Amino acid sequence: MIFESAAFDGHEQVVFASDRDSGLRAVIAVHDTTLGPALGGCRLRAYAGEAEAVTDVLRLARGMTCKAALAGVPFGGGKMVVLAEPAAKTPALLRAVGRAIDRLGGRYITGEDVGTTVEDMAEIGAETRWVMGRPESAGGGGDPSPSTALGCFVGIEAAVRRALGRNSLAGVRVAVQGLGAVGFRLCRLLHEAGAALVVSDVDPERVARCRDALGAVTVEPEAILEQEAEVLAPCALGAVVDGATAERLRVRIVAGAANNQLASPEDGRILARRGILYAPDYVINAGGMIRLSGELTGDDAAASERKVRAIAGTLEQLFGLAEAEGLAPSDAADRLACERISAAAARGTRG
Ligand code: NAI
Ligand code: K
Repeated sequence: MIFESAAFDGHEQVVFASDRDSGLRAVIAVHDTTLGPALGGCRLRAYAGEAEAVTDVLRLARGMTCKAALAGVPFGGGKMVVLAEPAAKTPALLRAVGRAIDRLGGRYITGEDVGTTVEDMAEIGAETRWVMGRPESAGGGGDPSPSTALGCFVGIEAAVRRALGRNSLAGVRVAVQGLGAVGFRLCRLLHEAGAALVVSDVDPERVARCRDALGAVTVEPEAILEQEAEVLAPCALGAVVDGATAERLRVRIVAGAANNQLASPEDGRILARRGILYAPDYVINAGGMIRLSGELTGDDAAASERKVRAIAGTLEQLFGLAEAEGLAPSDAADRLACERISAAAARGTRG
């Protein structure tokens, strides 16, 4: 395998793990531990091969470093990928995942991700204590979605203050794409704050629930990105903002929970040029990670809620930096994350 050297830049440690009996094949990337142990979920997917898996894990681990740095939690970034068909996810395989993690001695801490569940975290947790997000019944923090939704809500409030100069969401029109664990809860918070909702989901039952419970206007999935609204909150898929939609969106703000909302960094710059304020996804959707990492730092519910609400202040700081430096907020986020890590590293070498 040959990788671009750039892919490795900054990665402290990348480990291949295998287990003959269970058939485990996995890669763990520890990107940066300047701020603390590397936090990041365990993704299970039928990758085309090792090269694809390594590329994915390096990219995702790097993203986690930025996410943790801007969430203000004492953790760095890492990630694990397991090369397996979903059907091959047996208890034995998960136990082997746990042992592989345990061998890193706490430098990497795992959690749920695409292809894994909170129940899987309990299984992994039988072999290592370096796991977060186990079910409440197993002593974990349970479902992170309510915290993710709260973070998005306070993030939307911050963006509305910044872009529209309004201190209330009363009457603000918000288009929400995706009414799942995060999207529906976000809709409830928005509704309670007086926002006018226009929503879509590919699941008609979820759409009906939002209409009946919250009085939301409903539109077909294809139509949600065409809505004229103050805010678009993507809470379903990634790459919602691409070369085509970035030029067409009829909103003032894009702020929602979905991961990787920008198809490319350039799309963030297009939004900025069009005067659309973008709340960087990994900043506004960090609530769940903040809540789960509280399991490790011993935060109670009130402490973790305070930290989730602080997402608003971080976004304000980012919006200010973006304006002062003439950057898109997505670029400002990456810069601020690097600055926080460099500052901590400088303190470390002095102290
Ligand atoms: P979910 O799976 O519970 O909800 C996603 C919803 O989107 C489902 O109702 C699905 O039917 C709908 N959907 C799928 N395709 C759609 C389309 N084309 N148009 C409209 N709706 C569509 O997932 P969850 O947990 O609510 O997460 C939503 C997003 O937020 C995901 O991108 C996830 O990666 C991200 N996220 C979630 C966190 C959490 O705490 N759950 C934390 C950070 C990010
Ligand atoms: K999952």
